[in-house]
Amino acid sequence: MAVFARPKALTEKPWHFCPGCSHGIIHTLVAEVIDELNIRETTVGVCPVGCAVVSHEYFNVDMQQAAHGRAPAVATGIKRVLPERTVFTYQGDGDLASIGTAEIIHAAARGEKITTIFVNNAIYGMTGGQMAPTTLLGQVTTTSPFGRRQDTQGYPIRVAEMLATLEGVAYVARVSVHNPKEINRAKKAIRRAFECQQKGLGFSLVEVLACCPTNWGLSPKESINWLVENMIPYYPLGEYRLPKEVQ
Ligand SMILES: Cc1ncc(C[n+]2csc(CCOP(=O)(O)OP(=O)(O)O)c2C)c(N)n1
Ligand code: SF4
Repeated sequence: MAVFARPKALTEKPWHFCPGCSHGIIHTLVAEVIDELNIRETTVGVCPVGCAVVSHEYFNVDMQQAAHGRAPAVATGIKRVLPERTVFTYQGDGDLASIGTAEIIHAAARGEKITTIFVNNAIYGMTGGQMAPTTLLGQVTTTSPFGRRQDTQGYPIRVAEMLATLEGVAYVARVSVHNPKEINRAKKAIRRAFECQQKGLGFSLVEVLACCPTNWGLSPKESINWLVENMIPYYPLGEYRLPKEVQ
């Protein structure tokens, strides 16, 4: 019995991601959910900037590239023109919580019937490890070489909790992919987010805690430990909005 098969919603192109990066796991979960919901022919994804910029080369569905942070606005346009399609954005924390803050908040507040996969690796990955809005206090990055300080750089933003306060939001969860149990939970959350969209309930978002070994300066194994010890206490896992229709 096959325990793993490549999802049809992924192309056969090998990842370009660094060893230990979580992007490949998250891509695979999204693709598995698309296969299970049998929506490969009717799904449109919107790529971010950042290390997932070429996700159009991996997802075997219609894809659109958006400028930095603008994926929710682009997805809004696609969904309104093609309401029968399932539309998702895939965005890093620099993309979504920094340059794209306005786009994500207003798309959520409008209750756009789109789904966002939000990859929180606490850093700008692609451009060399600058501080992101999600960088933890004390965390060393290239732009916070002595560790992030709250008095000069402010506090890290908890995106899931913040968006859960908005009326247009149907589903918000924070998950992690650091071990098989959490990967299964993450997949369930991604599936619920897509189901919310299919049922027309409003905006849905899954925040996924992720490792960036390259810019954290850690090995893949050390990165998993760092995520568990440092990220999860500040970014608690769980479902922050869960409509009864997808329970
Ligand atoms: C308008 C604009 N400004 C800046 C950039 C440069 N840029 C490309 S990727 C990136 C960081 C992305 O970081 P994040 O969203 O956290 O994704 P990751 O690489 O960590 O997956 C930046 C600043 C850009 N491409 N476009
Ligand atoms: S730089 Fe970080 S986020 Fe980008 S591919 Fe490498 S490990 Fe992943």
